[in-house]
Amino acid sequence: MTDRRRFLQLGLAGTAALATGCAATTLEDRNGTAPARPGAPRGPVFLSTWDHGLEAARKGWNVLQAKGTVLDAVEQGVMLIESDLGSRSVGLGGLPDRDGRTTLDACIQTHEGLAGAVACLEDIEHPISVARAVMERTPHVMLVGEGAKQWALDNGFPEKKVDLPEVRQAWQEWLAKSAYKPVVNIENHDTIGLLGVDGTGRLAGSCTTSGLAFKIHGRVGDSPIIGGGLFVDGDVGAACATGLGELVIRIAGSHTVVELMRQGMEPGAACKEAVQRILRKNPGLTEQQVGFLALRKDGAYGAHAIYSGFNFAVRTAEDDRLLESPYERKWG
Ligand code: SD4
Repeated sequence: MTDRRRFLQLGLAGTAALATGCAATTLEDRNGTAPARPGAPRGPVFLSTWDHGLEAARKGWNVLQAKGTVLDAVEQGVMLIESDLGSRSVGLGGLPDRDGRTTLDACIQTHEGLAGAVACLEDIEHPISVARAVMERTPHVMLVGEGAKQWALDNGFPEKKVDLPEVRQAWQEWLAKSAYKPVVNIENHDTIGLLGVDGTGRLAGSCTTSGLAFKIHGRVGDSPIIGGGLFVDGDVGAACATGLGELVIRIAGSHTVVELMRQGMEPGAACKEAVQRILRKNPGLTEQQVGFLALRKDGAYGAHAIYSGFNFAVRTAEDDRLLESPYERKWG
């Protein structure tokens, strides 16, 4: 797993300056938004959560360069991370629930608003591809649990059983105390969300995770919920979330961010308002992280988190790096 602490601080005249082509503009001083470059030709933009977002965003970029669609790009970008058995928060290497079972949540959405999702899926390497297949091959949006697995097997997705000693050990250590308190900090929240816009303004988004470690079996977070962990509206833009899913679901987080952009808010300001709404509704909240990413269809993008430490990757024609999200509270 990559080390999230190696993220690059977004300094003055940092990435947003590159994104805007003018000096001394940052996500911070633009209220968390890197605007599209006025008058510049629109190029593709990919945004993705956390360190592993770098690899995912690059892959998305490369898929697009190879003439794939933006939907292919957001699917294949996160597939890379799903296949990484070193990831303890995405894919089959993810930490298990309290019963020792690793259960996966994922969703995908198109420019047109079509959507597919799976939740509580076990023993399948690529939940994001099952989500896409649900969207493309069924009249439904979401399949869950045993039904999702059976459908995946029936539709050509192979079963893959993974038993990693490190994961078993982590579970055993957790069992010793069996403390059921979601501890959400900057080190254990690694859902991957990937948002993309191609050079013509077409959007797509994906989100995939093993969810909260040691959750109650059957618990589903925000990540496979359209409007929660991900929302795409081709008229406006896209958003995704990471962090404690319950907090995100309760405000329909990603949908909220997109709707705020529809009303004219800049992407970073929309993310900030969603974060502040969570804080207003949860006045006692402490040590629980949520971060949002937003991408407008013109390529402007932004981010905001409750706590410091949420970073994300951006891949554009000029840029390929990790940025630190603006936040409400300093961690630690
Ligand atoms: C969830 N949003 O299941 C996810 C958690 C997360 O890495 O971000 N995990 O609530």
